[in-house]
Amino acid sequence: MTITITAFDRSPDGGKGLARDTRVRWALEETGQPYAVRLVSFRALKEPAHLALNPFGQIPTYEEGDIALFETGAIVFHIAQHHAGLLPGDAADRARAITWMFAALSTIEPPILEFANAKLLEGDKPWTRDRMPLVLDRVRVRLKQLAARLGDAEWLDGGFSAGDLMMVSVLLRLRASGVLDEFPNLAAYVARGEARPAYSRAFQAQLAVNTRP
Ligand SMILES: N[C@@H](CCC(=O)N[C@@H](CS)C(=O)NCC(=O)O)C(=O)O
Repeated sequence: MTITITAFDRSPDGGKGLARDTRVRWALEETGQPYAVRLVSFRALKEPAHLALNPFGQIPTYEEGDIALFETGAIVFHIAQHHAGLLPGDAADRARAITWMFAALSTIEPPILEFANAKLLEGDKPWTRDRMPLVLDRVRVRLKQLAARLGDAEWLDGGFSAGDLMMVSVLLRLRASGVLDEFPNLAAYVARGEARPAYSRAFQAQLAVNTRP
């Protein structure tokens, strides 16, 4: 059954891999699943055909036979559940890997998004200068806790899992700010994720879309 995902026809990041289709591409690459991509313009995201797939008018979506999904957490979880490579077989190990997926999306990503939005969308507002240190502190609190848990380990809980895929994807958004480098073990962790051949294939695929003439 063909898997089709959606992605921006031009990502605002110009191909830095921050658009969330990259996570889904990465999961598909890790599990060896071929996929097709339907590119969508910003306007088309808000039209009925796309809203039927994602009520919030966002990418990525995932279609496979009669299944249509949105939300990267749900999509990556679906892929990981149905194909080997992203979740351990043992039930307890599996539950912990899933916990890290949720931690990435609901504990680590929100302050990082708040920081990104404060910079990109509110950078010109008069109150941003006062607010930014608070926003950054909230990011640092979480990174410090995450760095303490990771320690010298290669991955968050044993072997590489969907939890690491999601955590690395979320942390990558911080790369340009330099904040990640304040936590060398997290920076090295992210670099290990990026060094995975499956990540590289996913990154190159989205880059090709976003740098085409
Ligand atoms: N929680 C959603 C967020 C999806 C999301 O923010 N998608 C962005 C691209 S990375 C988007 O489509 N933005 C366009 C818009 O919101 O209009 C997920 O994880 O899938």
